[in-house]
Amino acid sequence: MTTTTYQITGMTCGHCEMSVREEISEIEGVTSVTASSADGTATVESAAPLDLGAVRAAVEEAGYELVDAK
Ligand code: 9UX
Repeated sequence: MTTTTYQITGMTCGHCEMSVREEISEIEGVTSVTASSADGTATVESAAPLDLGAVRAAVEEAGYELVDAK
């Protein structure tokens, strides 16, 4: 099990969080997603490390932007 926290810009309310959670949840291997508009983060549990491009695509599909890890 891998847990990763991603920084996401643009979420401002609970519906934003739900949109992000729904899209990321569709990525294969994801077992749980939480999102915080207050923190600007989504924390994702998955069986194996996720492809960053897949996470980015899911976040963009929801209408937000992934902040690149440094
Ligand atoms: Mo409500 Mo969150 O319009 O974007 S879904 S603020």
